[in-house]
Formats: sequence, C-alpha cells, structure tokens
Amino acid sequence: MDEMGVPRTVAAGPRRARRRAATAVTVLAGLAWLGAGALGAQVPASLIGRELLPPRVRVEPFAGPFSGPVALAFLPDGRLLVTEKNGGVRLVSVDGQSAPDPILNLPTDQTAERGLLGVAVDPGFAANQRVFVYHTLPRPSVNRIVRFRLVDGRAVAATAVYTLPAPGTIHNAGNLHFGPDGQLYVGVGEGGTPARAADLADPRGKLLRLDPAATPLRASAGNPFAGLPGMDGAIWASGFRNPFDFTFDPISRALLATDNGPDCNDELNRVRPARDYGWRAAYDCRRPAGPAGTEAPLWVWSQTVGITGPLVYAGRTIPDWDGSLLACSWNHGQLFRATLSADRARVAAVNRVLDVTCNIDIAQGPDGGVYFIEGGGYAPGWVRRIVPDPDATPGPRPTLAPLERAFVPRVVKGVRGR
Ligand SMILES: [Ca+2]
Ligand SMILES: [Ca+2]
Repeated sequence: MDEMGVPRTVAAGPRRARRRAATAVTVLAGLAWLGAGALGAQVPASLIGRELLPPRVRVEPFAGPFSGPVALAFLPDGRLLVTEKNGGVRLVSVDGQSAPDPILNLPTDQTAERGLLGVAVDPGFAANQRVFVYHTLPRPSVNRIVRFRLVDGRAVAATAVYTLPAPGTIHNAGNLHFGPDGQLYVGVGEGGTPARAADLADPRGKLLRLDPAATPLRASAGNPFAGLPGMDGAIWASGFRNPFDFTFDPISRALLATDNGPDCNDELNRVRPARDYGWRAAYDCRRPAGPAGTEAPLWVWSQTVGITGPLVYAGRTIPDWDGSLLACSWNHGQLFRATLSADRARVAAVNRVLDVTCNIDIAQGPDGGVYFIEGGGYAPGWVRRIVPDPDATPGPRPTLAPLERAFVPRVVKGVRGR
C-alpha cells in the first residue's frame, strides 16, 4: 500500500457533509498526454482542472467509524463489506448500520503497508456465498488470499486458498476484483524490490489472474505465461511497482489499474495480457512512458498523489458522471474524475472534484450512489456517499484558475520508503 506512510493532510475526523452541489465547472485539462512512446523523454503535461460536484447531489455520511478501512465491496442485496487493515471484515446493512465486531478477524500483520487489504465478492455469490480477501499472515510471513462464505450475516468456512511469497513492508498492493470473464484478478506489489517487477518467475509487481472455482486457486485457463518453463502461470501483466487498485470499465471491459510511482508519475494504466508496464530499478522519472518495449500509462500525475480506488461510474443516477473514471488520492484525500475518450482507450481530461475527501476506495452502490472511504489506512475512517438530492441548490460558481498543475505533494522523506 504505497504512500501510506505519508501523513494525511486532511482532517482525520468525519467532516460534515456539505450540501454543496453545483454547476459543474469543467475545466478541460487540455494537454492530455499524447503518445507517450513517441514523446519519449518528455515529462507529460498532466494538467488537472477542478470542478464542483454535479447539480442535485449531496455528500452524506453512510457508515463508520471503522478501524483503518481499506477496501469496499457490495453484496448483491446492497449490504457492504469493509476491510480493516488490522484484519477485520465488517458488514454494513443497507441503511449504514454495522455491528461493533467484525464478521471475520484474520490474524494479520499490519506493519507499514501490510494488512488486510482487498475484498471481492464472487459473481456467483447468490449461489455460493463466496467472498475473497487478501491479507498478510504474520507467521509465516506471507500475503495470502482467504475465501469464506457469508451465511446469515456470519463468515464461515474461512480457508486460505492462495499464498504469495514473503511480502515487503511496503508495496503489497492487495486489491482483488472479478473480471467480466468471471476470473479473479489480484494486484501484487513488488514489495520494495523493483527488479521483481519484470521477473516473470515472481508474482510480485504483477497483476495475476486466478481461477476462483479451484481450491486452492490456480492460474486461469488462457493466461499468457501458463505452462511456459520458469514462469509463473498466474501472471496476467507485469512491470508494476505498487498497483494498489484496479477496476474493469463496464463499458469497454478494459482492465484499468493504478500504479503508484516513486517520487513521480503516479499512473493510470489500461492493462492488457502479457504486457509489461515498465517499472524498473533504473526507472527514470523524466521518461514516464517507461523503457522501450513497455506499455506507457494512459495518464500520469507527475507529482505523486497516491492514486488509488479507481472506479468507472456507470448509470443515470448521477448522469453527469456516467462513464467517468473516479479515483482517490491517498496522500491528499482528493477525488479525481477522468473523462475517457469515445473509444475508451485514452484519458481526455482529469479534474479534481472539490469538496470531497476521498482517501482510499470507491464503490458504486446498487442504488447508483458513489460510496467512498474518507480517512482509513493507518487511521479511523468512514464510508460516505454521494447520492441524488433534487433539493440541493447549486453553490456559488467558484473563481478558479482555468488550469492547475498536477499537485505538489507533501512528501516526507524516509517515511514512505522506497
Ligand atoms: Ca508504468
Ligand atoms: Ca477498489
């Protein structure tokens, strides 16, 4: 979990939701970074605009506080699962209530960026009640995937179904999501050792694709390196530093993953199988496209914001956001909205949405609302949501500079660890 060592610059406590919605001030980011490969040594002009929340929505508290919440996953009936870094899985009712105790408490090493991180609900949940989580076991020290069944509000039959090599204290990534192909994808960080990212024998610094029906989990059929000597057949794509979170675009079905850069170049990537996304020990911040033969990101925040929690919002509940990619800044507690090109293959513009504090994860509820974690990680956190409100009155149109540079982060040397 990259950048979790950086003190948050936002209030740790719950902020009163502000009924401030508004005329969207879409400030086109303009100079989208085009053709990274062709530009080579150019530092991308990731200009980021600002906008208000769309009209007729409000931000409101939903659930919490939780102990270091990290990830969110909805059940088909609208209940919400929240992972806590210390090993707890919390279950939240549709009206935001949660029991004081977790439904599952796994023995978890939460040193630095280790912990209970991701959660994914099986697409066959109605029939099999299966949920998967990713956590760091203290002894032996491994990251592993645990599967359990959620029956009558209780977690039963928790079973370790996949084990990864020894974790780093940093760069564990740890989110997992089902793809539209029904396979389980897992983000694994390089654990602080950049050379692992391009090593196809090592699952670290990769996105993996696993068959969720197998016990233990195994490489999915059709994986690009399956059966090749000396390679880990679970690997779907390589060359990541800390692919903290990812999502599938429900419109294009593309896998969109963040990767947290060193002191530069937080990325959004469109991930295709067998491709290498370029992280190396000798990575050059001036060359965000990465080394020759690797895949350039779709977008770069040239200053690290700790980008994570990507979600493509799809639906008419918040029509202004239909088809947009939303993501959070761990470092700064900010919400970004990216507009994708018509073919969904490029980022046309990125704006920061004002008046929303989003630190880690975002999920779209069955009600069409946008749910997100404010705080969390090393600190208590809350789930808040953005929902329609026909009575929300537009706020004053702000005076904004037409463009702002990507953010200058508050970097604390030696804490983040590299
Ligand atoms: Ca990259
Ligand atoms: Ca997520």
